Amino acid sequence: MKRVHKVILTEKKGIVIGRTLIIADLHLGIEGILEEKGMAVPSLQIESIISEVREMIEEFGPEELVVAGDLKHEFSRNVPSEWKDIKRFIETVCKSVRLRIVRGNHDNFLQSILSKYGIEFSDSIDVDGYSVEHGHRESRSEKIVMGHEHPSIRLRHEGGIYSYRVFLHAKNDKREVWVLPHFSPILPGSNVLESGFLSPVMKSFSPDQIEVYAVEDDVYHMGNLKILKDFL
Ligand SMILES: [Mn+2]
Repeated sequence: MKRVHKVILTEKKGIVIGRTLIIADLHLGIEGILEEKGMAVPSLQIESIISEVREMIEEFGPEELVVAGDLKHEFSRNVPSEWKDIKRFIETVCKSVRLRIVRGNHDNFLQSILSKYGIEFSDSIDVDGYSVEHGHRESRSEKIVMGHEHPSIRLRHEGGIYSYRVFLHAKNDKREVWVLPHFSPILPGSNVLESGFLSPVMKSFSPDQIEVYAVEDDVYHMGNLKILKDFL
């Protein structure tokens, strides 16, 4: 883990601020979508997601878990089997902490199930002065924690190509933004060294204003995006 002022970055892809653990982009149920497209993907995500969340809850003792959007992957129909993972996630997490969910761009149809469990579901959730949002829309907040980008970096080293998920910390005179890596173990990331950002929130930052923290067995500060782009 790495601490930057009051923000703790964990190697399990979560951020801890005060008594709150924040994760983003779980994309539960994506296996079903891949299967519809003709790929046979066993249900892989849910158990690994639950065990990583459990380990972070044990290590940091948070009172609540906030999901910064895209709890589930998009699916258009309300088919019971597709909600299985969501129910399992909610019921497991709620045994030990309070759960609150930020609405992401993939979270259609989630309202009804969350209200049955009495779980807060909104466009932004305040955590210790930070506004936790998904990031697919512009924001009015000065301090933001968000997901949506699925940020990663791809590095070449001695003939091999290595891909790491990253946290981003963007800061200028107007705003401070933390971007979480995607929590889904099977979705590929978006290489921030080559592609631009999806979020309007990130458009106001130049590469030298964005610090990169790579996730491996620990969290490593890699320098800013300009240095990394120039060097690689
Ligand atoms: Mn996402």
